[in-house]
Amino acid sequence: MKVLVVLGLLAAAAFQVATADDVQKQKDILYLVHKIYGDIQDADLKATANSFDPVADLGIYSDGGAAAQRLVKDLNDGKLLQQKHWFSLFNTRHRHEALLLFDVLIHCNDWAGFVGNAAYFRQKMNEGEFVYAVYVAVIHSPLAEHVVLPPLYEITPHLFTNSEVIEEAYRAKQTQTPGKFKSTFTGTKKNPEQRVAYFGEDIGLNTHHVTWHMEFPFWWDDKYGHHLDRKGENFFWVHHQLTVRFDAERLSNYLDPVGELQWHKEIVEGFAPHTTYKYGGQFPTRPDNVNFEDVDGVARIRDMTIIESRIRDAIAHGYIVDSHGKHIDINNERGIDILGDIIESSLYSPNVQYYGALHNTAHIVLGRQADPHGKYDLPPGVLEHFETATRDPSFFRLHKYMDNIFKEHKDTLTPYTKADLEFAGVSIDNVAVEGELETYFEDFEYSLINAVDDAEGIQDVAISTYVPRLNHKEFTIKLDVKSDAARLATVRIFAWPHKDNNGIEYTFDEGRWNAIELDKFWVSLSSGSNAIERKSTESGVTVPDVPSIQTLFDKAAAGGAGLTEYESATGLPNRFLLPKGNEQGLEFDLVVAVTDGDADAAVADLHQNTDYNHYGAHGVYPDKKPHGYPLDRKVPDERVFEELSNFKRIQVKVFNHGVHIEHS
Ligand SMILES: [Cu+2]
Repeated sequence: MKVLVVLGLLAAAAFQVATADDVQKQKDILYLVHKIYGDIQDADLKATANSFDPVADLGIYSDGGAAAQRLVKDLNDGKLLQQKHWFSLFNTRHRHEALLLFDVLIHCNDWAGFVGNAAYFRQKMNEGEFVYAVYVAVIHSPLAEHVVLPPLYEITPHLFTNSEVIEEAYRAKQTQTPGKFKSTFTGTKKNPEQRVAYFGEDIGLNTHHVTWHMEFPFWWDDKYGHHLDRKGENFFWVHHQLTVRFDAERLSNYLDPVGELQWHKEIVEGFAPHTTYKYGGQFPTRPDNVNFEDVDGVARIRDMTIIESRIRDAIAHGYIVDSHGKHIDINNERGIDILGDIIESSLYSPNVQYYGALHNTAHIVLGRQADPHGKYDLPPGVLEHFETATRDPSFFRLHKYMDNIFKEHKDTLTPYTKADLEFAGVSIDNVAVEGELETYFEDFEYSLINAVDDAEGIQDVAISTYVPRLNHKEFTIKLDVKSDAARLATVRIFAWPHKDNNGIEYTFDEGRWNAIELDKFWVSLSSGSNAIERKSTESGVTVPDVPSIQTLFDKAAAGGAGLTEYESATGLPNRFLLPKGNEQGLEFDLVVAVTDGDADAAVADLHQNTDYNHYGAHGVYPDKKPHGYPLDRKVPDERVFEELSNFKRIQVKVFNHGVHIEHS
């Protein structure tokens, strides 16, 4: 719901003053998830938690209290997972319980019911289940429309922070000595993968990934109140972008693009996560060159290859078979959406019985390879949490594998013709970049106060960690666009690496599949010449860092001003707009396509909107064109593009001069 509201009220949004109601909601949510392993810190909220009865008045629910009764029954029957135990969304029972609470929250008619239930169950349910349910409910409930969720790395720091640093945090608390601890990336320089650990282990990237999966949960059912538009296609696209961006980071660091995972070959890279559960011990380590083993109670490797071949078969046929035996054509623009639903798989899959859940099962199978038969009673692996999955290089192997299945489908679609792509009367005369495309590292500090335990009479001390993160200097893309009439236009900007790791130029067709999406926006062209300037900070595919929980507390206390821009946190961190590049300057082809905005726009007034976020969108997705358009289909003859006046390609270089702005 959030995005549509932002779209509609955009001009007003910047000056919007938070209402007293919104500020109260903001405070409630902060206190609900703050210090999750200890007592509720706010006296009022704590009193609510102690006095609330979820089933006293079933009139407060839109489902007649059915969900609340179910959850209370499980609670009274002692069926719920204990507190102080790890939680994984991929564990069927854990997920079931978290969704019971979500079901209660999403069916509350008013905020008093929402916050009463949340406070009550916070004291009764497993903390991981609780945090998950509250985050997803805040994202999806119209009641919580303006609430800004605090960064997850400060709420459950164990999932984002190395064990060594967590240990130091405990020590600081025990000895009552404030501390600021340096975090490094896992592994050593002996491991070539270490060169790109700054990407997979970035706390902002981890947050992006987990937030996306909360905005588009695979378990989503439209009975919760709204339909998630193009969810399957979004699943493809968000992971495709992670895959091509990871490859661009690899090229920046003189590594080959990641190879795809294959069920009958070794998992080349091992991984030692250096991460510990708050409760449940260390995340399991996997050595190099392990062969896949069947995972007891989850899947056999043979099942995985069977599912895969059914999906590839559907792609080759150009149709899938739904659960009633009906053929659904996928040889069209909609096909990718259906395939995404099938491959993930989500509840939107038309035939989960037959096509299985390739992605979700693969995450568990890969995550369990350290203890496939449960002999050592290890907790789930990093791949079994969206917060931690990208840390393991095999995450990208897994997603390259799935990305190649999607490519197989996209490659079967009829290539666009010149007539499909041109925008009569419009030409791009010039594309230029103002400012050097330069990246650097900077230290970022976040609080670990929620990592350590509270005890009566023991004061909090300031405990934080700082970690190097990739960032880039600001730049502006300048376009000269000529139009023979006033019209609405969509501007799409991509960049792909010019050469592979051996210095061989990518063909247009290879390049376009590896294209990083930099931006997409709408402009109102006037008749004649139009000078368009687009700043890197305005990119529609990225989001700013959400302020720390302390800043959110402070802003809420000060009346809630300045929170609007953080309401939707689903997007790549804006620091990651550019890949790292290198000292010599990594060459990229920067391409701009200007297409018919009236034909593309699914929502009005998009040209006035600089805020719309590309990854998170409830309601109708603003762009009617497929993700990646016009580069999403095979290009057998690049002259089709080169003869277009509304398409332009220039060469740029992305530099990194080894600058690291250290923590002061
Ligand atoms: Cu994912």
